[in-house]
Amino acid sequence: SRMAAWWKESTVYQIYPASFKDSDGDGVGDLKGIISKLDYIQTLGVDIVWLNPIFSSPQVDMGYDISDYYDIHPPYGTMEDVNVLADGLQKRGMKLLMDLVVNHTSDQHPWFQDAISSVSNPRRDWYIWKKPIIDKDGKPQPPNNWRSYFGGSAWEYDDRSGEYYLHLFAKEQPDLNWENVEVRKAVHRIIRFWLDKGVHGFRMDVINFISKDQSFPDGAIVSDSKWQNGSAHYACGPRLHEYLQEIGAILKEYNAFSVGEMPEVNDCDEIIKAVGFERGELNMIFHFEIVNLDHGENDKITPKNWNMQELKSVVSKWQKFMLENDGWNALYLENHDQPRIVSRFGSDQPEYRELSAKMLAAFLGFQSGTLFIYQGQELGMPNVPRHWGIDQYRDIETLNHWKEVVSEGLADPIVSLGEYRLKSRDNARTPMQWDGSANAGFSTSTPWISVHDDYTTLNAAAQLADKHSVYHFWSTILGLRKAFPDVLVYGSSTSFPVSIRICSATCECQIAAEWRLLSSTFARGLSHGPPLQFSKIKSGGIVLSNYPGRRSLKCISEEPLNLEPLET
Ligand code: TEU
Repeated sequence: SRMAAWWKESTVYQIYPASFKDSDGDGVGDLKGIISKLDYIQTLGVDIVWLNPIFSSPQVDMGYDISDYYDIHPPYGTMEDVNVLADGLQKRGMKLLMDLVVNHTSDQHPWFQDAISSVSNPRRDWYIWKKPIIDKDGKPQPPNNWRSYFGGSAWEYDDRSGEYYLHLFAKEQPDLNWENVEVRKAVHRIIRFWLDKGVHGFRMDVINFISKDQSFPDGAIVSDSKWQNGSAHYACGPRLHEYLQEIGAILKEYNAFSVGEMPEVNDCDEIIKAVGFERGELNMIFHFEIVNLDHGENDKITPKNWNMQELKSVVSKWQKFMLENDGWNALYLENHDQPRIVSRFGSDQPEYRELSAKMLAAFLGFQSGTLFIYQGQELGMPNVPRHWGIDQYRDIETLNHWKEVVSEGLADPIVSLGEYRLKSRDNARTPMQWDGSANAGFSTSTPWISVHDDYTTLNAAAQLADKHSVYHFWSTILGLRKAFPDVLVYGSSTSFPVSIRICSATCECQIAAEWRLLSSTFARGLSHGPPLQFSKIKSGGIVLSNYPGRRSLKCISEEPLNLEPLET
């Protein structure tokens, strides 16, 4: 009964431009490199390409600090390259998605340069300025206790004016003041410019942070740190939906695609206001409830144990809610901020890596929603190697943590390096592994961030040549979603008229025994599993096979696991 829409049936392939393909030998990926790989992307079977920010930027946060929304970061190429890319995609029947980063700009953006130049500048009010609290020693202190996501206070003192400005991320990423209508108009102009140019929509960076509680209250004190999470006062704030409706009206004119990134809020009743079919706001959002399962209490980097039951209930919750409330899910497990899933939710040991990657592909690809695949995920790329030292990391979040905590003697460097190996954003940012040649075929010179050691065996060329590879498994899943949208894209757990034979030769999926638990949640049909059973084989793994004679997917959830030996 759900309304069909092109964007519901699409799969998005996310490209991290710096790490995808370098065409000119400077060690940094670029647009011409992406253009040279369009056939590869098309062969996988995706419909939309999302580029992480390619705009002019000092690159304090890999382009999430934009200094000109109307120009391209020179190492990535030119506006002409964007045109060629858009044409190349269109020729292949694919669409282009841009990253819209408008909660904040770079401190080098002319808007901020104007704003900081004097309190009377007309653009002063485009950012968020507050007078200090003067402490008992007469020293200025930040107006509240909000913590920046990259460490320390979220407020930076400006000596000249004696005021603080807000930056939820780095101090080089000042937050825009969306209360000011001129700011909103400027954002609308950016959106129109890119849609007029022919892009088909946007992924919107931390879009639920744009409306702040104007009394700027302290965040609740939950640790002994001076700085606390203030998100209760800026995540899904008072005017968010008004702002999103303004944007939604423009998107509608162009029939454009939108996915909002929404950290900190897992309340479906709140989220549905942004993604409800009739709301005129966004098509879908990225929530963080899965990818935060292993985050420590007040700090993402510290480890936390989680169990399969939690994962299962989170997935079921979103699947069920969006189905029943005419919303829509964005399905993702990896992106440029998250570790690789084989290392995180599977095993990256040589004997299990491929099996884990296929298992997780099925787990994600058989849910209802729009599917997002992050570059390298289709190869089952793992986290960075165990031997990486701190000088191999590039990410501001990791390096700030090292500076603040490890350099200050507050944490054991060995322990912290172990934690980065599990959670650092750089795990997802190593170069794409194209082939077994030098630098993995990514670049003819030394890449900006080290290539993973495993590229000689784990690479796209090898997987294209092997019909049992992770790449081909993914492409099988995407093919099934295209062939059976009623079940695999729109399907609910209630009942299905068809039974799919999935496990022909193309997708024997052996799952390591240690992953039987995850498999079983899947086999029981989290909510939308296709007709599969898991059978034990001699190696101690299990194999996905078709579920003979069942006509209703719901039955799976009531069937016990069948662990009979499988005939091959
Ligand atoms: O990320 C927002 C976010 O909340 C986090 O996932 C963030 O990456 C970090 O891990 C917090 O611990 C978005 C972008 O995806 C990210 O790359 C940017 O750094 C950030 O916004 C600021 O623009």
